[in-house]
Amino acid sequence: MQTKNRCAGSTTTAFILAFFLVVFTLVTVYLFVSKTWWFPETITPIGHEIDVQTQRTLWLTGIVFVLSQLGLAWVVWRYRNRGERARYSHGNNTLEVLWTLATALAFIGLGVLAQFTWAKIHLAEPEPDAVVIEVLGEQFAWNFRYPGPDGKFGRTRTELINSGAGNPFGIDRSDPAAADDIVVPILNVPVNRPIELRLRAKDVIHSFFVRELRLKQDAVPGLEIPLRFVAERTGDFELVCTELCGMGHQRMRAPFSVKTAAEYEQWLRDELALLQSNP
Ligand SMILES: [Cu+2]
Repeated sequence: MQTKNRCAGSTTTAFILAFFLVVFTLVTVYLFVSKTWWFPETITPIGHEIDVQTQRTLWLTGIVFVLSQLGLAWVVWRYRNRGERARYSHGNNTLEVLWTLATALAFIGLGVLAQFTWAKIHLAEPEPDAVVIEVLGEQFAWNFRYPGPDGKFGRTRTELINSGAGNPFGIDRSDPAAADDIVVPILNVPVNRPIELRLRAKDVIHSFFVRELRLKQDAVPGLEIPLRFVAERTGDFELVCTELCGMGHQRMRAPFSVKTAAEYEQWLRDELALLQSNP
């Protein structure tokens, strides 16, 4: 009588747990397949490659996830307490070697495939006609410097750095090349042109991240790190700091716009006029 009761108890528990696992798996698969919470559309060619790699990874890990969860549900149900004497398994070396090898192959394979895209981003040769923009992260703001019509960044001096006075880069305006350097708190770039950002940090490590570019790169004090991309679509986006950099970290964001060539040139002229009207 007692055995029978224990049996019934185990059946209910096993059913609930197995049922939960199946529902949980189906809901998870649905959320991914329907793209309920998904990345915003990318605006760079390299972004498409990164998305392909992400999809590839998700397919592989997704299949493993579904098989293992359903397998778990089956085991929970199959080996519920049926009042029988328990039997023990002592493992299966062949199976263990096989799934360890399969996992290693999958991870190394994905890693090798991802290297090609990674190399395109980080080992790319600088484009001679790239639009070069300096990016300086500081607690808790982003600053951008454009070289102005002469195409040259002017001299900077550490002792001139004064964010409160609008000179976070420490630009020495007495240098003729520095006279037309434009410093702004927003990042504007022209569409379909190679862009080269030069990332720096003034105080602590910050991190440059724009979702639509699929680029995330630390800005490190003492280093100048290039970040290259081509935006193939105009629009307004947002740059955020993704390195916890202090109490105001969540405020550290800046508007990022991709403009048509004409809009971009006009914006540069407007900024230059503003600079020259109150130097
Ligand atoms: Cu930051």
